[in-house]
Amino acid sequence: MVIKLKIKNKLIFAADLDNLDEVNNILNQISNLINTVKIGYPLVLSEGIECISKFKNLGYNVIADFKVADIPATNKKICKITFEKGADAIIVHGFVGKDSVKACKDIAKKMNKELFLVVDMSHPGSRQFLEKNSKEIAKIGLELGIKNYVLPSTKPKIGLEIRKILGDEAFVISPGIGVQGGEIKKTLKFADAIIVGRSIYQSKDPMTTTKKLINHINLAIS
Ligand code: 3DU
Repeated sequence: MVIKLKIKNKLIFAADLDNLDEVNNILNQISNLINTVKIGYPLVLSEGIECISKFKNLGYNVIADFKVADIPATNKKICKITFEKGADAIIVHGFVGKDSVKACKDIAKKMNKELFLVVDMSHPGSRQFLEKNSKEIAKIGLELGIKNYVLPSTKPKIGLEIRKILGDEAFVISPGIGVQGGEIKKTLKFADAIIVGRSIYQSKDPMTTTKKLINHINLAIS
């Protein structure tokens, strides 16, 4: 597993709120439990791209979940700007094809940043198109020498199949735990870390919930 980001407790917090104060309030409660925050469109479109540097200044690893899916030239610009704004990593779609992914990979390499490739997704609609091509997408990643991947925790069987294709060297993060129905134990058989949003930020007691998640993670890997 080659990754520069060290993800504390194998847990990434998905900060999908549209209000920075609310995110900071949650982070204050769980700051000694996690060190990696995934931000995406809900927060950035509401509060601005400067959220990235704000989290960086607080000491967090920041993964920008922009699911980049455009032509190569535009993909390159999106990645470059996101990295310049301070993100450690960006999440990129694979279904757009090898040239689009390569554009992201090349700029990530040049800027010494991380890229995560989405191979399949967790929601029911992903069966319609994405799932049917997930193995091909994984192969694109391998051909390009990509080390980091996103696989859905709601599909543990597919997760294991794709992990076999990707090999032990790959670093896999997985969303879909909790609200979407994914289970920690099954997920950590193919993933190296999990992504959790609503189960934490909708909880009445985010700290206790996060501690329980970490207990489950530790049990699953013991
Ligand atoms: O379901 P949660 O609230 O724990 O959030 C999961 C996060 O992961 C959320 O940011 C969503 O946009 C992202 N994600 C998936 O849920 C499923 C995928 O296949 C890829 C990303």
